[in-house]
Amino acid sequence: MILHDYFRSSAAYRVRIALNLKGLEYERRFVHLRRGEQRAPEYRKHNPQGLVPTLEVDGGTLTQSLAIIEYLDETHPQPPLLPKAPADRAFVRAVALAIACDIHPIDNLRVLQYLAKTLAVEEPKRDDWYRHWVREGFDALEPMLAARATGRFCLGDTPTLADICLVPQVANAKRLNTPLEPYPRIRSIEAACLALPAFDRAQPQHQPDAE
Ligand SMILES: N[C@@H](CCC(=O)N[C@@H](CS)C(=O)NCC(=O)O)C(=O)O
Repeated sequence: MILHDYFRSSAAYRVRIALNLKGLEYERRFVHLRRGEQRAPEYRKHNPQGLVPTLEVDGGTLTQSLAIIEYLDETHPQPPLLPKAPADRAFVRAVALAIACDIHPIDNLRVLQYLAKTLAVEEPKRDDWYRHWVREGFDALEPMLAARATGRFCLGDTPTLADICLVPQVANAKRLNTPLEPYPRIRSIEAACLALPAFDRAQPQHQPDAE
């Protein structure tokens, strides 16, 4: 397996966690997002969207972190990343999608670069934009997670796709100095996850391309 990766990419961070939880070995190809390597024609042959992550596996190429993680879960079922009961699966997916569809894309690098370069929005206002959308998302996630607080993780005592999405989003929130005091449940889930080697080893600062 080859993961096209960038240390600070939260979508790639999700896949790194899933690969670690499954105990899978993989090679890396680093795509330097700040230098725009994701838009190079050579990389777009792997991922026409010009985004990381991309996973080369079983002779094919997979894109979209959630699709990649579900593929890994289907091909390597242990430990499962989704619970068994349909209502629990829906909850886990709802948390994952609230992050992956409703927070992350609005704060993505290309959006921030468009604000900077095309709309001439200055850095303090871009940072406000970033924190605003994280707050909107976390304000909703906190009560959602608190209402189902039956264990250390988003659902119970086993990490799932929801935790895999939450931890990288919290890392991004911290990088932009988003106040996290209003989110005790999110903070305790993050701490529980980072106590696991699979999450810890996937952290941006532990990656070989970290700057
Ligand atoms: N929905 C996609 C999002 C992928 C994505 O946006 N990746 C970011 C890094 S976290 C990226 O490559 N950004 C490059 C850019 O914005 O130019 C997924 O989950 O894989």
